[in-house]
Parts: sequence; structure tokens; C-alpha cells
Amino acid sequence: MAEPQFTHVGKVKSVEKAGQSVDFICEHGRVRVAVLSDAIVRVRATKEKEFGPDFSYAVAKTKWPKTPVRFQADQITTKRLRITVTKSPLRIEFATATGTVLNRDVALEWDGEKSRSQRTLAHDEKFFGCGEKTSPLNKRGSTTTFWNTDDPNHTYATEAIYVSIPLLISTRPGAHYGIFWDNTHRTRFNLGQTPDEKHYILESDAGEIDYYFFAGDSIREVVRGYTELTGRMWMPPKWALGQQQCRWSYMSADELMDVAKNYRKRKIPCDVMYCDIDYMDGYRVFTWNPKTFPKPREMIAQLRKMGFRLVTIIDPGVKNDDGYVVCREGKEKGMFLENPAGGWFTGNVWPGECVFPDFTNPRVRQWWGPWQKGLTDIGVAGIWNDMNEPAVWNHPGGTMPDDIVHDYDGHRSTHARAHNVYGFNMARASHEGLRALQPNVRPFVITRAAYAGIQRYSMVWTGDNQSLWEQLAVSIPECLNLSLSGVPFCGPDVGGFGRNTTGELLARWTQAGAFFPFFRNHSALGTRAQEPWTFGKEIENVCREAITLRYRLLPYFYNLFHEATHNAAPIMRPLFWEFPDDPHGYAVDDQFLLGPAILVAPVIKPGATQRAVYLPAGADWYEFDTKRKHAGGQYVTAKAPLDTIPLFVRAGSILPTTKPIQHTGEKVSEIILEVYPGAKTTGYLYEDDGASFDYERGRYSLTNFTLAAGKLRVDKKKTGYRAGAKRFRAVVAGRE
Ligand code: MIG
Repeated sequence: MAEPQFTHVGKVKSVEKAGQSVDFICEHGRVRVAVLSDAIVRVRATKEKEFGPDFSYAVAKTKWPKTPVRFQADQITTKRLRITVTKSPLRIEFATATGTVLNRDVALEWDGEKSRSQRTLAHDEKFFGCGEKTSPLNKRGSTTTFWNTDDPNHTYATEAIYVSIPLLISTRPGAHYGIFWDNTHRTRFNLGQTPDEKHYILESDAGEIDYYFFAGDSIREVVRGYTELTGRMWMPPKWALGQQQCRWSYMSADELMDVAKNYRKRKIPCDVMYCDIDYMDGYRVFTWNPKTFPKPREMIAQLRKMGFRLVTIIDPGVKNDDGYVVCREGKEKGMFLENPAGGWFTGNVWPGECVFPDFTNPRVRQWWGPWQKGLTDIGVAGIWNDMNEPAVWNHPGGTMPDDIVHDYDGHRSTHARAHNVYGFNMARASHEGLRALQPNVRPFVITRAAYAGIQRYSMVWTGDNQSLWEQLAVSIPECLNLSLSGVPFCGPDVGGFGRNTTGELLARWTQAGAFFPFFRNHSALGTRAQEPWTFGKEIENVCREAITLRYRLLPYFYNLFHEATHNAAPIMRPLFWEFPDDPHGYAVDDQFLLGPAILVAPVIKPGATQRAVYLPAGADWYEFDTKRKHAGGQYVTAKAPLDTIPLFVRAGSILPTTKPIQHTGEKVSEIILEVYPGAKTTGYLYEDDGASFDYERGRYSLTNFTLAAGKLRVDKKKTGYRAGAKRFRAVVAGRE
């Protein structure tokens, strides 16, 4: 392979100012710096004379109010940022208004179709974000590739996985920024594996350079800026916070009902059952197998009576069978992708030879959505989009060839550009279709593949993992970074998908999973059963206890979902989100915070009966079980026999909880306030109907709690939701 020959954009020849932006016309292209807000700046660069059409799937906010900007000879200044442009050659430096340099681009350059930016790397700079990645929490020193890939055997070294979110979050003491590199072509980040370790590189196979720079006083503010640009999640239906049970596959209605009945009989709380691919007739999407699932409507009704919802899987591949209505109609209407030389593009997946909808075409999305009516009409509550990288088995690379042409919302592009947004647009079609079918019902869509901005349409589960301790461990940094990358509603297959799990691993994974935003037990075809009771009494009891605890904490969880929709705060948080001044927290990726108050330290080693837990500095911490208090800023040894998950509560917290319930449909009229006294002791409760969008129209309640001089104060801040809890009972450090 020839060494890359990058051409730098070169010297600035002239400058054109227009409104909130400045164009620099250079020797080898044009660079535009556009100010969106005090702290958010967009940089575009093209090697051509003019920019191409302005279009992005990720970006939700395209109109920004005018913000005061001062343009001087070589400086663009806002209230928060000072951007200095050196002209020979062009280089852009981002500094705070008070002069702290955040980052400088060393080069904006091209090699043929490839585009890249080399940037300065400070010696104490740490990197987070990058979406779903299976490497350690801090991405410094790693290289990673954004190209949606089905890789069930991933490790720490895996470059490309299911989801692509090219967002980099940088932090060092006193300097925080983010860069969202909005390019859907195959993209690579080299985060410091450079000869001098003083540079990092962001590069894409093709396309203009188009990045957003977010300055912030904290990582929180960077994440807030990124989600202001790309959007935030909606409130999910409340049942989606419950325990969920899946398997590839429950082969018949009888088998599925048997599992559901076991949950109730054994008093293990659960809200959701799944139908994986075998519910369909020959894997044809939007059908049911008439022999094994003869009466789905009745089955779903029976499940609903028991307090369960049903979610069904829908893959993108449509069986190439002209006797099958989805295929026939799709062909008649031109909904499927074609080969460059003509004829339908076909590829093999579960149904055998398939054709594939072009989800990047709005006409196709509108056609696809209503097919879900057959499912929602009989009571299906959510849609699970799998295989949408897309996975296509009989083509090189396990996906579509690069030259298949997609509509790309009217900007016709090859698969090389559309690949990373194929799954995004499938999930979008599912979401928009569900909303059109049931306008005031919160859609539940779960997707495997995604691109930046997916949070507007779907939650993300982390795809195929393995029943291995190391995969339990990696699910923590994986979901923490996904959470920082705008996707707070996420989680792994609990118990592990591939391989046979063990009782101990299932118990430990269920204990950990109970504190992840998304909590679903799932396992692969051919692996042993891993429902909570399949390893005997001891494991069943441990799982029941962990799942029951999650249900007791649901009011607190629901608060966190509200926060995520509101200000993009992750539900599961790295320690540094809450304690940015504690330098030790940045390296901790075997623990996490659930919201501001609960520190979760899962056991992730076989045979362990205790583990070291780092208590962040800046707070005191109560052991959840014993209510013993410890000072922060130290490691403690937590006892962790199999039935114990090390949990600590931050002093000064009031956690809203309930009595144990079996599913989220159970009426709760009393909120039990667990009070953990501190210097200032506060908490709150968010309530709405858990199902509709009425909360958008003010139908929600907010109640604040304060403990002062031994007395609890209850303050109704908002009362838009009338059917909320009527009684509050306080338990202070374990005492009534
Ligand atoms: O080729 O539908 O990640 O959760 O059980 C495997 C069968 C296809 C992959 C998903 C997994 C699901 C499985 N699917």
C-alpha cells in the first residue's frame, strides 16, 4: 500500500464573512467557521471551491438564535470562546475566553477522497465518549473505527462494533471540550497512538470535513451541548424500565407462556417477554408461524392480564419471495435497494435470500412503518430491530457492497456513506411508524446498530456478547461511554448471549444488570437455559433479590429517565460526572454511579467474596445494607458473598422507593423515602402517567424533599399529574 500523501488546506488567500460565519478561501480548499452559540462552533472544510449540500442525519437542531460574536483580523470571539485562525498555513485554535487553550488543529487535509484532521494532544488529556466501544473507559492511546459491524467475539482490542457515534469528549484539569466528527463514511480515531504522542487524528474515508466543537466548564456541559445539537431521548414507557426476559428463541407460545408463568409463580418481578426470530413464518417479517404461535392476539392478551408486555423482533431483510406480500408490494413500489448494474440487490440472512428496504429513503420509511400495524393491532408493545448494521452474510465484510446506491434522503450516495446510518434509519422508520399508529403512546424501539442522534428514535442494547466474566466487566465502560454519547438508555444481554453461562455468572450479572438503564436477560440459540431459576434455588434467590431491589428503586430510576430527557444527564454515570475534582475517579471503570446518589460496585470476578470499592472524594457514603458510614476519597473492602452486591449511597440523598412489586402495572400509592443524612439532605420525585406524551403538555408532578433539623419537608413544585403517590413515609438511615 502506498504511503498516504495528504495535502494540507494550505495558506489563506482571502476571507469572506457572512452572518455568524467566516469562510477562509485557501490554496487547497475552503474552510468555514460558523458560530452556533457561545460555546458551540461548527467547522466545515472542503477541497472543492464550494461546499456540498448541507445535510446530516445526526443533527436535530439546525436553527440557532443569533449569538454575539466579535470578528477581528485573526480572532473570532464569543462570550465563552476565543478562536484564533493562523493563516499561513490555516490553523484553528480553540481557547476559552480567558485564554486557556483547549485544542488546536495541526492540519485539515486530504488524500484523494480521504479527509482528516490532526490535532494537538495535551500530556494530561483524557478521552471519553466514542459511543459503544468495548475498550477501557478512557480512550486515550487507543485507535478505533466507526463502521457498524456485527462482531459477537469482540474484545478490548476490537475496532468496529455495532454502533458508530464519532463523538470525542476531552478533559483535563480546567479544560473540557467535545468534537463531534459528523461523517458517516468509515471513520477512524487515532487517539494518541502517534509517534510523538502529542497528536491525535480524526479521519474518514471520504466526505467533507464537518465537525462541531463544544467548549464547556465541565463534561456535563459538553454532553449537554452535544445533545442540544443531536437531540435527546423521549420518556420511554414505564414498563421498559422493568426486568425483561428474552431468548433466541422461545420456540412456541406454550414455551413463552411457561416462562412468563414461572416468573409470576416464583415471584420474580418482570415486565417484558420477547419473541425472537422463530415466532415468524419462515423468518418473514410481519408474519407469525401458524403452527407454533397460532393465536398471538390471545397470547398477548393473556400476557397483559399477567402484567407482561410483548416485544417482537423485526429484521431488515425481507425474504425474496414474490408470493409474500411485503416482498411483492415492496418490489412493485420500488422500496428495495438495487445493484448498480440493475436488478434487486439480494443477500442472505435468516429467511434465506433477501431484499433490503432502503431506509435512507423517506418514502421507504413511510411505507415500512405501517406494516407494524399488524403487530400493534394485536397488542405488541415494542419493536426490536436487529441485524441492521446491516449484517448480510454472503458478501465480503458481512455487509452490503460499498457501491450499492442509497437515496440518503435525496442526496444519492453509495453504501460506503449510507452504511453507518442504515440501522439509524430503520429504527427511525420503526419509531415514526409507531407514533403514527398510536400518536399518544410512547414507542419502545430497541436497536442494535445506530449512528449519532439515535436517542431521538430508539434505545440501544449492546448486541451479542459472550457469557464470560470479561464481557460482564466490559459492559460497564461500554455503557458508560454510550451514556456520555447521548444514549442514556442502554444495556447488555444479562447473563451473556453466546456460550453457556454459569449460575455464579448469571447471579453476578443479574446483580449488576439490575442497575443498568436497560435490564434484559438474553441468550443464544443452542446455549443452556438461563432464566433466573434454571440453576437451582440459591441462584434463583440471588436473582430474585436483585430484581426485586430494582423494582423497589423504580421511582428513583424514573427520576433519572426524566433527567436524561430533560438535560441529557446519563442514567448510569462515571464517577467523574458527579465528582470531577477527584482525579482518581477518571480511571475507575469497574464501578459506576446510578444517578447522583447510588454507587454500584458489581462483582465481576468468579469466586470473589469481597471487592475493593473506591468511594469518591467529596462526599460521605453509607453502605446500603448496613447503613454504616464511610468517608469518601478512599478504597474500602466491601463484603460480597454471592447474595450481596456492594452498594453505597451518598450522604445527603433521599431516595424515593416503593414496596416490592411484581411488575410496573401494580398500583403504588405510598412512596418510601430512604433518607441518608448529610450536610444538606435532599431528593425529589418525578411522576407522570408512564405511558403517554401528556408529560410534554405539563401533565407531570415534581415533589421536592428536604430533611432539616430531623424533620422531612415535602414541597410540591408541580402538580400536573393528579394520580401520583398520596403518601410518603420516611426511613432515616434504616430507621422508621
Ligand atoms: O444472527 O435473532 O444480536 O440478540 O437473538 C443472529 C437471533 C441474529 C442477533 C441478535 C441476537 C438475536 C439473534 N440475532
